[in-house]
Amino acid sequence: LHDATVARAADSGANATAQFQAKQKAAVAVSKERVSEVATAALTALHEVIRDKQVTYEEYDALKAWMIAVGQDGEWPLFLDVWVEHVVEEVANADREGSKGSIEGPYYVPDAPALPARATLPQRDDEAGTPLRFQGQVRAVDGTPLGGALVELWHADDAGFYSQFAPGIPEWNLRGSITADDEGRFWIDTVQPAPYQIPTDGSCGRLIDAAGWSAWRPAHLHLKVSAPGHRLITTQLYFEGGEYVANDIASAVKPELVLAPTPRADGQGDKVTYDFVLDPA
Ligand code: MBD
Ligand code: FE
Repeated sequence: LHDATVARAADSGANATAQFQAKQKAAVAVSKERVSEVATAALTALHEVIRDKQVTYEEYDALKAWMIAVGQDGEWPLFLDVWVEHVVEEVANADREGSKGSIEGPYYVPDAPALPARATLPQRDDEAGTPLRFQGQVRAVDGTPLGGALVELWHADDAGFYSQFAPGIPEWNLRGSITADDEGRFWIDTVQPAPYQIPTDGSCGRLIDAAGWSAWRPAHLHLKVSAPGHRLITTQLYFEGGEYVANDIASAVKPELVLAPTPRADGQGDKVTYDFVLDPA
C-alpha cells in the first residue's frame, strides 16, 4: 500500500531546504566562546569514533562524497530532523511540567489558514482516509483553561505526503491554525494520516539502504500549541497499534504521545480527545 507512490527526494528534500532558508533569513548570534566550545566537542566526538571504529580512507572518502550529495539533494533539513533533532528537543524541553514535546521535522509551514474552534482542515473533495475528529482542551499547568489558544495542526495525507513538499497537492491541504474557544476547547475534523517513508531516491535513503535500516516513521499529527503568557509547545501525536510506532526512524515517539481513537457514534470515522497543558512563559 505505502509503496504505491514514493515521494521523490528532489521534491520533498529540496523544498524543505527552500522552506528552511525562507524562515532562517538572519544569521543567529552565537558567541565565539560558545561556537568554539560546541564545535570542539563535536569534532572531538567524531575523532573518537574514527579511532574507536578504525575508520579507513575509503570510508572517509565515502563520507565526503555522501555529505556533498546531501547538500546537492537539499536533504540537510531531512537528515538533521530525522537523526539529530530529537536530542535537541530532549534538551530544550527537559524542564517542562506540561505536555510532552516532540520534534518539528522538515515540513512545517507558518501561517496556515486561520480556522475557528470547530473546524475542518482544508482537504480535497475526495480526500482519502478514515475521517478523524481530533478534539481537546488547552490548559495551564494549574488547570486554568486557556481561552483563545492557537492550535496549529499539519500532517501527511492517506498516502503519506505533505502539501507544499510533495507535488500535486493543494497548497494548504491538511494544514490549519485553529483558535480554541473561550474555554480553550477545539474540535478539528481531518483524516487519519498514513505512515511516512523517507524518500528512497536521495542521500538519506541511500544511507538507510546502505545501513539496512527501516525508512519509516509511524503515522503522526504535527502540532504547535500556544497561548499568550505561555511556552509554545511543538509536538507530535501517534496512533496506538500503528505500524512503526515502536521503531520510528526519527526516534520521536514518547508513550504520552500515543493516541487511541475510537469509532464515532455516527459511524463516520474515528474520534480522539487529547488535552494540552502549557507551561508558563
Ligand atoms: C516527517 O514527516 C517528519 O515528521 C520528520 C520528523 C522527518 C521526516 C518526515
Ligand atoms: Fe511528519
